[in-house]
Amino acid sequence: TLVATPRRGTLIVIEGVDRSGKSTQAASLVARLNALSGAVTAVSMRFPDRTTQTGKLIDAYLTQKDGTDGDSIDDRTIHLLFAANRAEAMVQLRKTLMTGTSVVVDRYAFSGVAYTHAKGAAGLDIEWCMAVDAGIIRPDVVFFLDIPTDVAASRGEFGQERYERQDFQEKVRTAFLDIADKAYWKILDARQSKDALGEEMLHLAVTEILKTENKPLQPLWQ
Ligand code: FDM
Ligand code: MG
Repeated sequence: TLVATPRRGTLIVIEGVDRSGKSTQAASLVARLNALSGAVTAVSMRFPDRTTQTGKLIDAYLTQKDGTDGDSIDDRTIHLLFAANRAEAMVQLRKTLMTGTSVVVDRYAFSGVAYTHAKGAAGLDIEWCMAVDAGIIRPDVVFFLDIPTDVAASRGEFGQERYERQDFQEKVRTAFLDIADKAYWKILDARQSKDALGEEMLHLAVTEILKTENKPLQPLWQ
């Protein structure tokens, strides 16, 4: 007898500069998807995952807000740690997707490239930044919550963590838009109300979930 293979879940990534609303929208999208009548289940995930061994090193780096890099981790090394923090999550992510659960991820390799490249230092060209994440699971869709960095800055005080300065965020936004792949990125206006944006994302996510059926997982940037 034939056993129906459950269709796989959809990998949805939310990206954007700090204060663009990613975490709020990620939580809201998971709740909205699970509330739909029908067979959709969704869980959330976030990078960096600060709970693992690599995550603890990353957390210590990020919470040094002075940004002087004095006794801190070297730029290429921290980039590799962020990539390692994703790589170590792939077995679990694949398993979750293959059992039919969709995963909404708050930041992914695109943040990795954008934040490192925005430092503008030698040896941090886009190609090098992308290379270390090549081969991880490619998202089915990326929602880029686009917002002018002055609007983002006005939403809350920057300065709690490394990178939270408007001039740097502007470079991050530019880097994101440079690597945006039209094939699977949706650039959304993050200035709209929480609810309007949430509705738009739900609609796009459902469309994507329906399209994902029978599509194999693909490697990113390969
Ligand atoms: N960040 C995040 C990176 O620099 N590289 C990465 O690969 C990722 C996933 O870490 F400033 C930066 C972006 C942000 C910081 O993110 C922590 P959250 O979402 O604020 O926790
Ligand atoms: Mg932050």
